[in-house]
Amino acid sequence: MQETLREIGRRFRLPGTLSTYEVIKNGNINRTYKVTCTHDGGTKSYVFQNVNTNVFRHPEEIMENIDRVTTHIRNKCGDRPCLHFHHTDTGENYAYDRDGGFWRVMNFIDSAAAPSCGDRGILRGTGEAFGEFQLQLADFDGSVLHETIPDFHNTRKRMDTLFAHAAGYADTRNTRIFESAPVLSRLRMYYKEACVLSDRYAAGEFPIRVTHNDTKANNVLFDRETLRPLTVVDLDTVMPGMTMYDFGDAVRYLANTAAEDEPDLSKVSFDEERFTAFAEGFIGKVRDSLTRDELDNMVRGTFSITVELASRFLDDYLSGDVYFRVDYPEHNLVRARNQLRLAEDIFAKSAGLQRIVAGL
Ligand code: GN1
Ligand code: MG
Repeated sequence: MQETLREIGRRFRLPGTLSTYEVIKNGNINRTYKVTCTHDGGTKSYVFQNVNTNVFRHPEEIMENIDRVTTHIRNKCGDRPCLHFHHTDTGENYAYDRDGGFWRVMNFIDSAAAPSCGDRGILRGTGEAFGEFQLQLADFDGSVLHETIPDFHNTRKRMDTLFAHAAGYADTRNTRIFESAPVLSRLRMYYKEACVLSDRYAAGEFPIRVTHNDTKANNVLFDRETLRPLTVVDLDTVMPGMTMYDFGDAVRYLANTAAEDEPDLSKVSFDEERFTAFAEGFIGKVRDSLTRDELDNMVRGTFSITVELASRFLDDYLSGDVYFRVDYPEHNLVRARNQLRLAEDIFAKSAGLQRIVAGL
């Protein structure tokens, strides 16, 4: 690995010599490294990322999107740090290694390690950060962006794909289909409800926003000292989308009392306090720019995207783990069960959650 990182460092004309590197374990798709170089007696760190081209089929298009988006928000960051991507000697913000691997290099922003999700201030700050991001892009023309993963949050397509795969495997010897059956039948029950928003979006009933589309809490960096949000990262999936899904994706992750891949389902539940803290931050920022219809559908968005995630994990399980990185064979099934349990809890609590949003 060291040799590849060196090669990439040279391509991006980074000054000095690579002294250390470590893996940053954040994300299920790309591989990320913190690389430190020594130069003139000092050290400087960078983030190197090896993009998963199995997931992102047109990585150059992603880098074009990122270039446009970061350029647009650069002068809106105030004194907070901004993401900055380095360029090669031929002027691209990406490079291929010898084996065809796709790389990008960005500035390393010193930040607190993903703070624990229980802290109210952090949760509110996370909401503010994603809300602010959306505001920064409110005057950005989303039609110039490439759709990096077509139908990324088209819940109906996601679920139809799952059901089609499941049907395709039904009379094969794919043993995973048997283990999946209980999850699959619950998901079928939720199908209609979960698809309402993405159908309405497809029918043009909601404003098209430029959204982040992967609003997990660990995609916000925090200042080590003040614990205030610094910046939003992971811009791979910035695309036109629904604000309710950005909101929902964030809370399905941070209001889960267990990790997304916790196998013990008795630990999985949806925490209303955490939900409230995030909602205060997010809705506080974007309230005036949203329609009533959008605000009324935040909770439904939360439910829908959680069902969508359960469907995506299960689909990947059935397909042989080709998309999400897994640590053990059942990993995707565990994730699917976890997200299904969470969706059920959100559903059960939705009247109360709805009141919380209305109160804001
Ligand atoms: C993937 O790799 P990461 O953590 O940034 C996925 C998201 C899922 C998430 C679930 C491009 O994001 O959609 O919500 O895993 N990203 C992509 O943990 O599919
Ligand atoms: Mg991501």
